[in-house]
Amino acid sequence: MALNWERVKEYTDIIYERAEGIARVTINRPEVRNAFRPETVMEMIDAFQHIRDDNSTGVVLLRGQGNEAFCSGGDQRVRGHGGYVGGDGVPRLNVLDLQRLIRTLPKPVIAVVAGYAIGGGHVLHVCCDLTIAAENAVFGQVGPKVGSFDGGYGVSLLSRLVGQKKAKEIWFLCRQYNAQEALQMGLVNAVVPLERLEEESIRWAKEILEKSPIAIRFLKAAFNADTDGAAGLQQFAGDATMLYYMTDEAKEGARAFLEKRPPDFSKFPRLP
Ligand code: S0N
Repeated sequence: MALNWERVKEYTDIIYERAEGIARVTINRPEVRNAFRPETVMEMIDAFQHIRDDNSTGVVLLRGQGNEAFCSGGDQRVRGHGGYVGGDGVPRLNVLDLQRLIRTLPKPVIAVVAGYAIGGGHVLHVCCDLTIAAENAVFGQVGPKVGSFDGGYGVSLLSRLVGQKKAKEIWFLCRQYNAQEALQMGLVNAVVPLERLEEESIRWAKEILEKSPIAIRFLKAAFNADTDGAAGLQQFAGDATMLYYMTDEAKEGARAFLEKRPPDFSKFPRLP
């Protein structure tokens, strides 16, 4: 099931394409196992913001270039004093912004993992809504081994997925887990042969695309509200407001204001 992918925008570190309602974002730095530098993350943020506003896209596939890695986390070669240093000389931890954007995107994001999902790359797949893994996928955190840690989604979401004991094991021991082990612990949704990875992720995306976009949007926000506290509730409430704006009842309020008259909400039902 190969799609005719159309390039949406040109970038240096990533590839952003779309076809048949599916957007595909590829981290394109295979020479460093798709590690991200600040510019990589800026480009991904730009692409995801475009995807959010693009009415033609309903599902996103996030993957790494090649079969060796999904993403190996922050680019250790540019790690400086207080963050990863980009061309402008500023140290940043901007992958946190990307994590939030993936969470708040009102469309499902599927991590398509071939090879390593390690460190900050592992946290990225954890932040995605679903993960399809190839049989060669390898998962793990390396922070305590290489002098970093992600105590945000890297801990809270991971614990939700695999439980606290397992999440602590993953962080404290920095072991690597194969695709079957990841499936067993609820870290991924499916494991397929490498050659079927693309086809299977498109199949999952298409199945989602057949469903009601607003139902999917609310469900994603509801899952986030459960874990993201006030920020998650804000997202969910924003979606509810969006829906309310589509009602005659809300429109009556705005119309009355513009027509300088009291609003008449009497005809709108107070449902049980
Ligand atoms: C991924 C691993 C296991 C792959 O091993 P393999 O297949 O044996 O390949 P290698 O020979 O090791 O690697 C091939 C080439 O790629 C380079 N490379 C690999 N990973 C990186 C990387 N992360 N940065 C830079 N270069 C990388 C290798 O050096 C090699 O290059 P050559 O051929 O030139 O020698 C293995 O490679 C591995 O373990 N990689 C390192 C993983 C790592 O340390 N990742 C960073 C972990 N830290 C984070 O991700 C930061 C977390 C984070 O982002 C964050 C968290 C919270 C708050 C903020 C932040 C933030 O920093 O923004």
